[in-house]
Amino acid sequence: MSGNFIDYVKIYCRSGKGGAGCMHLHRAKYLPKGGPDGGDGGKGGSIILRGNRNLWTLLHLKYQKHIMATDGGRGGQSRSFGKDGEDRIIEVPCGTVVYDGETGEWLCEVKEHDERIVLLKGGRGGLGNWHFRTATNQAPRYAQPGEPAQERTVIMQLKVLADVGLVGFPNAGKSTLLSVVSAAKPAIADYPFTTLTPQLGIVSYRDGRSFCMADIPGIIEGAAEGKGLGLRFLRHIERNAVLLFMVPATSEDIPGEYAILLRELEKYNPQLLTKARILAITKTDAIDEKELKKMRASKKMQKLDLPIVFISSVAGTGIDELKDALWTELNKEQNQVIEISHAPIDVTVIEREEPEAQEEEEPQTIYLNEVDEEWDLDKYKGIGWDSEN
Ligand SMILES: Nc1nc2c(ncn2[C@@H]2O[C@H](COP(=O)(O)OP(=O)(O)OP(=O)(O)O)[C@@H](O)[C@H]2O)c(=O)[nH]1
Ligand SMILES: [Mg+2]
Repeated sequence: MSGNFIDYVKIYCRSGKGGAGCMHLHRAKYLPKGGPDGGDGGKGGSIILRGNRNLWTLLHLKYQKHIMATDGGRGGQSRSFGKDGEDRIIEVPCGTVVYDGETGEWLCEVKEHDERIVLLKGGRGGLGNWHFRTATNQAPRYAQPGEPAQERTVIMQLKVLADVGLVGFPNAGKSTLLSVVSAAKPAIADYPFTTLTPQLGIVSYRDGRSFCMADIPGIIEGAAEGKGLGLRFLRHIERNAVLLFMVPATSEDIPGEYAILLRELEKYNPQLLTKARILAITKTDAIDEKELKKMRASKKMQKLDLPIVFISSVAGTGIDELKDALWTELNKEQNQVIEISHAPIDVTVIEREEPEAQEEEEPQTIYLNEVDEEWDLDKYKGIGWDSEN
């Protein structure tokens, strides 16, 4: 199961270069000086990302190390155009964020179904010499080269879209809650790190309304430094409107545990702390009534400045109250997630789940990355290149 959830891939992408324009002078019997008739080169293919709501992981891209669009064809004589290169469309799940593979800089994000983003544009085709005929130069012996291709290694990360994210130490009862409020069937067990990959569940609420909940692996103190499963799963709650913190009633120090969780979140992305939070005290069936009452009344708990709900997934208590609290927070205007900023990623940290695959040979052709914004025609005049036509 866990092997099928891929939320990180690194791919080398290259668009197609534009085809060269043709330099050709028309000649025919009795028409020795027919004039220039070199056609334009074709456009290079682009690399395009397209959101697809039917995809849930980046698994289909796991073994794709290179994605390249084809080059545009050369222009021909008799003003014939070169063939356009073919685009390559990369289908990705909604919520895919793309970073530069070398610098870690954020590039773009595909949020919606069918949304298209041109990652690398194909080069424009060069103009044939027919375009350059003038009164004073009736037989131009030059044509434009095609624009070069663009290349880039990109890292794609999936950040799943859910309304509520569950945050807690291992064994806090996160997966158990998800299994009780939704149809999801996450693995539940009495040992830490049962959950290794994020799980989503749809929670049905009253009157046919529903919201989406994401269960992520447990977090421990020092996760930001890589302890446990680290913090990389937190990216799946970056987009949640509400974070549900979960601490078992049996914990020695509930406020302390909550503080550790907050600290780890902050280390990952301080923006996470701007989200609405609710604290669920779980496993209330495991302590007796008196203790529970004491806990509810305790000053330490009241000092925590957030809504607290006491639940037991096993006994089914407090679940409706929890759903009400979540629904209320979800519908507050200020909790709508409109835009989140994606911190650049540290590309020197090799992702645990993606041991660097055997580096394949880089393709031989290297193209310049810079593309002339303005066609400077003068630059190409008189070069006489492309004269083999
Ligand atoms: N008594 C009691 N036990 C519970 C309750 N909820 C969960 N548990 C138990 O707590 C243990 C851990 O539950 P999980 O739901 O797997 O915990 P988790 O937070 O998902 O743990 P990780 O996936 O490891 O992070 C299991 O043995 C559950 O049966 C509850 O409400 N009451
Ligand atoms: Mg779990």
